Amino acid sequence: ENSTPIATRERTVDGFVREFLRELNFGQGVDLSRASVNDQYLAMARTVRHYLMVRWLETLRRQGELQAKSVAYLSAEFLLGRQLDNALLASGLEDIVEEGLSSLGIDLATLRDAEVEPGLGNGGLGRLAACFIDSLATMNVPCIGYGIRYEYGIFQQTFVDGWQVEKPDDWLALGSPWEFPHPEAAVRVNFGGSVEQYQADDGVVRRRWVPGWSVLAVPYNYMVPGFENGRVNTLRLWSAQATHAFDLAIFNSGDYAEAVRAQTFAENITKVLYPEDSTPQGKELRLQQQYFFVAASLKNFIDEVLPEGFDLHNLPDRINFQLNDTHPVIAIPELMRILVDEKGWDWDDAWSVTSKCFAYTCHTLLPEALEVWPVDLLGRLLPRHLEIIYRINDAFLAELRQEYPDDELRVRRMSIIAEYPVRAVRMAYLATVAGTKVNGVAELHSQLLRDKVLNDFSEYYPDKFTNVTNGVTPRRFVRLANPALSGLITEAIGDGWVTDLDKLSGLEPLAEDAEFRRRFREIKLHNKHRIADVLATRDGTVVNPDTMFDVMVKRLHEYKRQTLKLLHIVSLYEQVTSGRLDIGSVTPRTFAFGAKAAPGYLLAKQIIGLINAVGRTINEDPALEGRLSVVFPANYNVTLAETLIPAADLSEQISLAGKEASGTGNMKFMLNGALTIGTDDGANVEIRRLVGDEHFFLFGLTEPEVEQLVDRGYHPSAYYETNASLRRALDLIASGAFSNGDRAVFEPIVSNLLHEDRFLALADFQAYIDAQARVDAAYADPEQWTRSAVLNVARGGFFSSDRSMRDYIDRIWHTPPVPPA
Ligand code: 26Q
Repeated sequence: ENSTPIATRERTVDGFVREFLRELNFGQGVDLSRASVNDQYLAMARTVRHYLMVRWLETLRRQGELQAKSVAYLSAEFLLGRQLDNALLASGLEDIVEEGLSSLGIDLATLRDAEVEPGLGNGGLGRLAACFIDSLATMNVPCIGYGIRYEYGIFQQTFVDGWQVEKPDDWLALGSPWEFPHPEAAVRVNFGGSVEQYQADDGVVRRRWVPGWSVLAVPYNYMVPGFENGRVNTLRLWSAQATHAFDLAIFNSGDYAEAVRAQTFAENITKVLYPEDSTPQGKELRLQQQYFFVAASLKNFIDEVLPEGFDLHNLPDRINFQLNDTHPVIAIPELMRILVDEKGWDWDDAWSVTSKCFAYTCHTLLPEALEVWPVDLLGRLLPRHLEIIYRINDAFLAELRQEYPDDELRVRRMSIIAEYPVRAVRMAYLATVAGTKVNGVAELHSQLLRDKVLNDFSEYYPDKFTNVTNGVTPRRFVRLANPALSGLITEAIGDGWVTDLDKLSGLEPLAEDAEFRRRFREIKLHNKHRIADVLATRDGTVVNPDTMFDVMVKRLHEYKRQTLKLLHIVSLYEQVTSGRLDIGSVTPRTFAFGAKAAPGYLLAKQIIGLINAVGRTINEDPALEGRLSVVFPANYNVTLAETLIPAADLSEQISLAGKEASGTGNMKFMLNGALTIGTDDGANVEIRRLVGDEHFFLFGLTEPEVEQLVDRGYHPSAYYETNASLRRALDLIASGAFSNGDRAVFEPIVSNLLHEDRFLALADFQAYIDAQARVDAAYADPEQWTRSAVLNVARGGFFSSDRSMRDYIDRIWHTPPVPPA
């Protein structure tokens, strides 16, 4: 057929070498002898991309033909991580490429390391989106990811004297070989202005938006290759560009500089990722980002993805818009606006379609993290959308008054519009009213959503609420991140586990196999050496692979309780240096931290300062004989996670019960053979249930106990008064021992813990210390420890994001996989 493109690239070493050199010469314009590592990397990336291209075009063609039901995953963040390795794995080119490059005297590892990861997300939520689109592609489910192409991703973290200093993440500077810009397909996105009444052709009086300004949204397409299945889905990220239309007048008036300024204003919209991942500030630019990508995505889907002449009454049969948290929720009034204002539909028809197209995933339990937009701001930026939201709310409140005629208090509680402290739109409520389903991200979290955060709604809409426990992609976080373990697993049970992670259960009997355990330990040690090499090269840091690797990596947040971990470390140090504990009896440990703090979150930044200060003191103190050390590599990101997690013995998941929605790092550790020390929180609950109590170090208050304690009045100072080792640890920090005697430096942390301690670190201190003693005892028996580690892997199959996707499909989307042609 005519439209069938270009021949498949020859999948041989020679074929690859030819393609690679061609890219180097004709794409980069250099010959091999003069090519920089970056030239080679870019040529390499483009070569691999070419191998995937036929499959991509074929996937798109088939989708156009079949018009199967799709998922549109709307997310303000996609934390993709490096692309090269994943593309090589998915396309099955690893061996050919390795051999081809080495025949040219090039080391594949060097090229891998030249890639700057696209950090277009903050943490868990953004990485989850990346795992999900990987799984959907691998499972042959039609999906488009829609998001934002930030020019600057999550900031680069540096430490200056141990304090976090942020640098812009200029990830595009050296080229961006994985994206396909389509400026010709740009769509206009409007903002501001007013709403007017007018008489339509049919004589009906209608309302319409008269925007005040607009920008262009330029799509950049990324390949999302499935694992060895020939499918390549699409991720479409939008970039803002000035339209020129409005500044022409200024231009003509002769104010050239002003005209150019207007452009940079428009282009600010996708300039930078907001680095806060909770307690969002109601920043206008953030709302602009949200509407910008959502409006462009809906328009793109309706005008370009759907076939010409598609009857939008059938939209719910063709698409599920999955809302990744409330960030894209403005899509709901946008679809209403399109149907009512642009297509001229009746309100009720439009609502009937709109209320079948969206589903909402909630990722938090912290009340302060729930997004609300003040109506004055929203009305200024999106006046017609505000009207539509009011009308949705009016209808909803009328419905509620029918159901609860004598309970006006409840009706007001459930209003989409909050009246206090300012009149504002509660985006989670809007999503719940309009969505077909609302899901939490782990069993406990979904239960708490039903029982607390959205309790009124779960009573009113009992069938809307469901759970889908998060998962992680085994391709990136086991197969690629841990090649040694992957080899051992494949040797034992074959390679089917990569796409069917439940097969890991086949490893269970091998927990009893001494030779298998020996090799498992050998691999863990190898992975420790691997991270030690990376840290030595990166930072000049020395870590001892012959120690227990105790790892806590995640965003810095009070509720995650990095300070609790720190109190454990300081307490050990205090006991040793005061002579109450013999260093010879202490299990040698390397404590590893990785954490970025939101730049405006001052207490979090102080905690980073304290971790580094404690680390410096401990690492330099000869009294510890090198048996305890702290490493805190700056700029923890997906790339670093991929070498750090496989080296871990102990996974720290110590959030206050009821605060961590799920966690996904916990799953990555489990699948790489670390044991968890953790609270009864988020997905830890499910991890422990699956692996069994004997192989998990549980500690701390449960969620109901937390609630009780807080209701009765929590007094952290009482724990300080009554627990001597806690007191000594806190006193040591307060004394200036880690700040050259300056007591003022860490005073805010100490006094926060003593007088506020919102997340009950002091209440859980002793339980945590006791659990760490159990860890030491278990670690002292390497055979038993390894048994547990093997069982963690064998029982971790549930945490594949493939399983999460099956759950979304069964419970929410009802989108059958589309088998390859
Ligand atoms: C919102 C408005 C304005 C500015 C920023 C934000 C914003 C950005 C990112 C709010 C929240 C986030 C990210 C939240 C997040 O990552 N949550 C985590 O999601 C994971 C995946 O479900 C869970 O495993 C974690 O428990 C949860 O904390």
